[in-house]
Amino acid sequence: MVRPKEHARIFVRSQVLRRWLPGPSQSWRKIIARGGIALLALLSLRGYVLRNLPAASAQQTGSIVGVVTLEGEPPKPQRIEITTDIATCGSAPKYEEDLLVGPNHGIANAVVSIPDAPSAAPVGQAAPGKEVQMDQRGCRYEPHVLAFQVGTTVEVINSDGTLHNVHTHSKLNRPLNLAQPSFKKVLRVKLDHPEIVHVTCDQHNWMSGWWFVAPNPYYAVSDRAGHFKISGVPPGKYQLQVWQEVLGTISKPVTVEAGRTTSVNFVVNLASRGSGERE
Ligand SMILES: [Cu+2]
Repeated sequence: MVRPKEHARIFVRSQVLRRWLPGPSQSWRKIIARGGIALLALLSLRGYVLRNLPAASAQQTGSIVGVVTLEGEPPKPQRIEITTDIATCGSAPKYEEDLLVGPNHGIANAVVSIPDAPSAAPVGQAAPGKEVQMDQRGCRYEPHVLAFQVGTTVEVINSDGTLHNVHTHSKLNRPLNLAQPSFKKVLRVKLDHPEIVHVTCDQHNWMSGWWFVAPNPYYAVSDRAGHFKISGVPPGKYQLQVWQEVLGTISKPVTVEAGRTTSVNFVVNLASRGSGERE
């Protein structure tokens, strides 16, 4: 025998089923509409989950911080003699930028990277495709060293009212030798292979810059004090590499752990072109 309470429960259940299952009174159009609403709800839930993934991802990855310093006395910056386009290029004294040493012997413009890390960008990090800029201003390159992931487009800007010539020295990427008159404000170039590319100008022989085309998103350029930070690195054991145009390349092992920051310092010197201890 069915008790009144149980009877009521069965009645409610049958009413719910009648509303959602096809019955003689319901047309298929209604059913399809309800299915559509359910699908939309599922899709927005999926969107919400995906939008909130980067926060979780930060806990699944680690960071590397450190400083690149020069051992020994830093050399004095050499002044450049401006011989052409003096009105545009010679308004302020110019010095060589190949080895900039700041306070506490920190080295600027050293590129720290992890060539053997996975090439895919983690969730929440910029994938290749976003443009980066190198400006020609006062007949020098800004920045002096530009690092970016392979597949990225470089916008070479001419902010000077004079002719520059973008000359790249590369083996894996197609070498460029492009005149850029003052009216051609932007040249766009895509780099398809990881490589360190020297950039010079045939009009102004002192102009020198570098493109560091990284194979993955795990790189950083040291600041004026030599500091760097690489975030969002998948946990693992890697070789951490530092490159500087005068001092060359050295690397040392690093272990990255999820949710942790690993400290790695590089001490380099002009005599041995890189020797140092992990701290
Ligand atoms: Cu130039």
